[in-house]
Amino acid sequence: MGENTHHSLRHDFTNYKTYPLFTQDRATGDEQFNYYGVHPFYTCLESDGQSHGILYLSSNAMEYTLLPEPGLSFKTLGGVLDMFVFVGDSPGHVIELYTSLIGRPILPPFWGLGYQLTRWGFKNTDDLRAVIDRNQKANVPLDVMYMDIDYMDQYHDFSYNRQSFAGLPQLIHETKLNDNLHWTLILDPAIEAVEKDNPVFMDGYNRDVYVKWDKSIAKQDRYNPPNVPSDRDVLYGKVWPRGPAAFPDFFKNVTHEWWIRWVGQLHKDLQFDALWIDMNEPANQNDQIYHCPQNKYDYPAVRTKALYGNGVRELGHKTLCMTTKQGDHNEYLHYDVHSLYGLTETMATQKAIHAATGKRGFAVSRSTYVSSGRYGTHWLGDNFSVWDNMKFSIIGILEFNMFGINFVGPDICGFLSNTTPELCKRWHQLGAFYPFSRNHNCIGNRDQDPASWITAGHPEVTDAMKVAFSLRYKLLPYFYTLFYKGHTRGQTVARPLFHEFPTDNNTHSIDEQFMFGPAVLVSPFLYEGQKQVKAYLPDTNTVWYDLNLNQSKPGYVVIDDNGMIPVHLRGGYILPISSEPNHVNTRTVREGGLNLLVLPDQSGRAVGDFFWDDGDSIDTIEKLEYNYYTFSLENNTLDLTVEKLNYKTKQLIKLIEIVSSSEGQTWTVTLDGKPLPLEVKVHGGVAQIPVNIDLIGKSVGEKWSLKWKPAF
Ligand code: MIG
Repeated sequence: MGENTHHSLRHDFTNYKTYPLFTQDRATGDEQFNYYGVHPFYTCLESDGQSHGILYLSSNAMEYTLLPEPGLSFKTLGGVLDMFVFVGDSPGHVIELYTSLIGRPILPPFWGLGYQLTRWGFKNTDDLRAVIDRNQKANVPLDVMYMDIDYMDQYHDFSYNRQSFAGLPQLIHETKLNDNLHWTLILDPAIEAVEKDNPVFMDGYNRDVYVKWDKSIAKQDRYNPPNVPSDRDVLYGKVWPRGPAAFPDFFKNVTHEWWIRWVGQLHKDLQFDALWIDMNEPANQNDQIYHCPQNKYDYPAVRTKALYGNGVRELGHKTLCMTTKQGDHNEYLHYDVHSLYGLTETMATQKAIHAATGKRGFAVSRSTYVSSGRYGTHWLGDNFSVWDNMKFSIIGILEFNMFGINFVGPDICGFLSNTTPELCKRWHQLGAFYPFSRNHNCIGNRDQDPASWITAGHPEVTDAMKVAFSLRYKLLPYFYTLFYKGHTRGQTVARPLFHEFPTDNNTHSIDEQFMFGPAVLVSPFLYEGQKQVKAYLPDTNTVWYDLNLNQSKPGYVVIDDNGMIPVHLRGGYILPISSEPNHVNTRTVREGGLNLLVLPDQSGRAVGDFFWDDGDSIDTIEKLEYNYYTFSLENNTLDLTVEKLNYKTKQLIKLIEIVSSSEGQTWTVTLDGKPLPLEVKVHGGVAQIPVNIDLIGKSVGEKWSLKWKPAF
């Protein structure tokens, strides 16, 4: 269930803990509060490894209590309640069933899987340019830059500060062209109600896009400030702009049209690729100045944790009053649809990005609801630069994968408070395995971008980041294929160990390790001063390989810090990986060749697959503009079968790397029956076979077949 901060992935049923579900702007970390999103869905692992899940689909304020029976008590403050039961063969199957109902997650653009960098508090274009430069000079791989609210003029959406950020359009243009950077700009919902200065507001006002007071609320009870247009019953609040601001109602078609228009306008100046939508719980600082009028919606008789847990008595605390109206015909009470604000904004924003850029892009939203993953994605919101928040982020990414939002991650190094070199180093090592990998920092805090640590006297942070991310970039073809299977089949990308090994009881409470797909096991350093990780390698029958391709026995292992995050690869899988040793960004992955890393299981078998498209166009899967291959290994024969072939761009498999325990053996190899003119030797646990297979060289249904045997 979420969005809540959970301190353990496996729920604790012993303490009658109650968690509210009602979207709210609140920094994460503490348990039993309501946060940015609402996902009233839980899964249960049964004793035989089968699993079920239940969705309590209601958008009203809710709460759940964990009972020692064990049991779950669930309350909602009203509205519609639909209940869905998903009966699965395994925990992963339950998620496939769940997303078959709510919609599968988006396929991110390939560049979105690269390293993303942002902070709040850039003063001007030079300041921003200096950060990009120093990271590029330090050979930090960099794909995506963000602009937080600093770029705006008076915190007006769709504007930019033409003094301090005069050079921003040029910088974006140049870095896109020369460095293959991609850009993400922030937008907030609140639109300042200044009639002369803000054409966006007036256009919205004329089209009637804003959330309104219900007509039954007397004018004197509406907390609207003086001197704002009031003939349309608009509610005004206070967010980033100096004066009162109105909130677009994304339930309305006209609002989508208006949003698409202005997003398109913004794109003419600042050629962004993606948008970051913040404050969409929606956040409003009404609390100090205003209180909602007395009524049963703002002050409901049933005291849920969503109100009283936070020590306040209004459901509309820090958001809109519950009696406001939304919808094309004012048919919805905010009380009933409050938690859908972020979802509806994400829907509009996805359309607007597609219209403005003509490309896939993505909308990364702070607030989410059931099915948000179909339209956009999520970062975990404001966290603190403290060690336990890094651990909670693992639980957060695993839970959001189960909620159908797989392209997810927290602010690497932490957002609030100053990070430390050691924390930021460990967080980057872990962050190399977040599906959505972004370093973000709050205004006023010390710099924490990778290159900043060189001048701060801690080049070891920069170095560790580069080592960890060079592995991420190497693995990106495998990662991207997982996102394809997320989008088409509802498989998770980051997943708990028990999803892969449900009948191994030791996996059930593990939340300090996780799997990236079925084949990569990540066991990060999570504690200050930690020199060793105690990790669990599941299932007595599984073959595990460390990054040096040495076999590790299943069970508990102790891993010393060798400069790399502990990662194990699982026997039985074939991973498509980049063949290039170094990466500037995702372009060097796309332009370089591939290797296949073949990791046999106990019986010498393995399977794998590879999805490939142009990485950037809209709906390539729906339009069948992609390639898909399956790989299988059995009896020293590796088959590469073409399943789909519609993206006809040359793509080379350079090397096939077969992990083998026959150290020193020499092999003779044939490809499609023809002997390769070379002898292959197992060296350092791996046989490297140069093949140079062009993956568009055969047709659908055909295969390449590689066979080897010891030479005498
Ligand atoms: O009131 O845009 O969670 O990532 O840097 C704070 C400024 C508003 C909250 C977001 C954070 C962002 C910040 N925003």
